[in-house]
Amino acid sequence: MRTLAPVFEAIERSALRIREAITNEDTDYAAQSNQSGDIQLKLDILSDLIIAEEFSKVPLIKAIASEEKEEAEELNASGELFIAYDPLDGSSLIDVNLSVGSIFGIYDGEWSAQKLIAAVYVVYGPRTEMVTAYHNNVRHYIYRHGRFKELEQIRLQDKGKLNAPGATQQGWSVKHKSLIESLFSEGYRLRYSGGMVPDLHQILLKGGGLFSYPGTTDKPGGKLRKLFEVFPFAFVYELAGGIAIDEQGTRILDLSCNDPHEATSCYLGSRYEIEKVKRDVCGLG
Ligand code: FDP
Ligand code: ZN
Repeated sequence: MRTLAPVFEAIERSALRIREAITNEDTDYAAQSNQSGDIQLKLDILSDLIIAEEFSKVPLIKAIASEEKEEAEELNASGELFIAYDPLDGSSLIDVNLSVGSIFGIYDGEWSAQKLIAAVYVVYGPRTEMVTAYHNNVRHYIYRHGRFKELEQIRLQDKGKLNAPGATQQGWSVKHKSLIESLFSEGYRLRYSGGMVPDLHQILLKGGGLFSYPGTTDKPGGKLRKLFEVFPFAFVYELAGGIAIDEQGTRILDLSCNDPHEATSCYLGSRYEIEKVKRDVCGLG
């Protein structure tokens, strides 16, 4: 079986360099925006460069696609893996010192959800943590005393207590609004920082709940990007025992992707909450 160890090691090296940059660099804006129209911070660009440099040392990697770059880029003609990454997700939260993260989707020879073989994310918070989803295991690591130390594996319960609803309520559909209200009336707690990495990480570690980012009036197809953000987290959630669907009720990992920057609506969570989404939002079951 092929080992992804050199890829995971490159991600660890990148994570430590990005953590260093977050600590030491300022939060100035760069004079440009990325493909999705987000204004880039100098730190977004620096994090992107760090990851591209570390991945260029791994011959197994054929191509990379970054949220911060318009087009995918070939690294090694003889490589096999395609890696899509969001170098610094939630970077607009850095100036208020909230947690941010890096997200990686590792695809086998094609930019397609059906070819996703592993996903990794790193959380830069008060502590630096990494989660890898590969070979049926969701492994959780914490950076401590100079190395990533493995903790217990992550497993979602069937029903959680947290509700993380993205986007502004003004843009929500009536069905989505009533879903969110119904969860609150069942006693769910609001836990939403505005960074998908810490928000999804919190739900995973606290046993379950729902993270949602629906299609809205201004972004009917959703905001979060398939290749760099939603597919990798859908992979993590499924391996942890959860479910990930879009607002039509289609399994996220069955969706197609025709452009590296394509977005989708998404609902990720434990079983109970996603069954509710299927009934209340998608009109299924
Ligand atoms: P950001 O724009 O700060 O990069 O990547 C998109 C993202 O953050 C996610 O991390 C986050 O979940 C979402 O946008 C937050 O968007 P809203 O403020 O619209 O809820
Ligand atoms: Zn992002």
